[in-house]
Amino acid sequence: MRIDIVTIFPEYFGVLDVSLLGRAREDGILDVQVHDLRAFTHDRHRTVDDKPYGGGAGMVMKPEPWGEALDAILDLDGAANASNPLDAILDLDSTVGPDAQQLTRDAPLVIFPSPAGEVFTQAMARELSTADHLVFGCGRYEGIDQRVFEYAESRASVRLVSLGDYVLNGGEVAVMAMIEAIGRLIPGVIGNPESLVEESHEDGLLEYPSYTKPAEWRGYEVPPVLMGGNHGAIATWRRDAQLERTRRVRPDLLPE
Ligand code: JCH
Repeated sequence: MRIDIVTIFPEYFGVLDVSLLGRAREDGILDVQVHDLRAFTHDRHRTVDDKPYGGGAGMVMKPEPWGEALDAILDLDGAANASNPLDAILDLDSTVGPDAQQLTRDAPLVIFPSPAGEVFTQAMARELSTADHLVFGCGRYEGIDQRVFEYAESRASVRLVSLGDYVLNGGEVAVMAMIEAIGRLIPGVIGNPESLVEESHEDGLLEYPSYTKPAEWRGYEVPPVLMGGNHGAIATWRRDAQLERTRRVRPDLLPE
């Protein structure tokens, strides 16, 4: 998967190199490129914002740098899809197997974090983990000139996505969270695929409580059923714990 990120704070994403995703990047499973929006300005002050038409507090991101950034990123996609005369000679498109080169890409998906977007969920993370090209546009100030979304829609699929019903100062934290949620669902990013289907939200319920040694710690004990080796009884206890916890904390997740 290729991920492009456009931001005025490229250094914010440096932590991706040392996170869970660092190895996937080294192994070539994930190709993450961070782009400084100010590189697409042309004035001495590298201006990315201006006053809102109609008045009001704060500043709005100017459309021109966004247009140039999206063009640069999406034109690369076009180049990957353009027919290459060498393909015929090398017969690369008929190469099937683990070493097959992917020369064509699915249409890219451009995602703008926004408090006005659809809410990001595990189901959305699962869906996005199958994409081959995601472009994240990180707004700041009071947001991005509306025409940027319309232009992006003329060139790609576009989604406005909210991390939740609270207001952040910009899209960067939301993008970091989404990349972590999406990245760990890509095969090869974490080692144990079984741990992915069992965990919280994949079955629509909260997770069950976990315990490890020692069996007694500061007077607190591990539920005896977990130490008894009766796998049927353990599965039943865990499902009951999930249901009880979900009913208590997140009743909205349960069917009527
Ligand atoms: C963002 C802002 C006041 C936006 C600028 C770009 C996403 N779930 C979620 N919460 N907040 C965001 C988010 C995403 C992108 C940007 N801001 C700050 C401040 C606004 O309305 C008046 C809108 C916030």
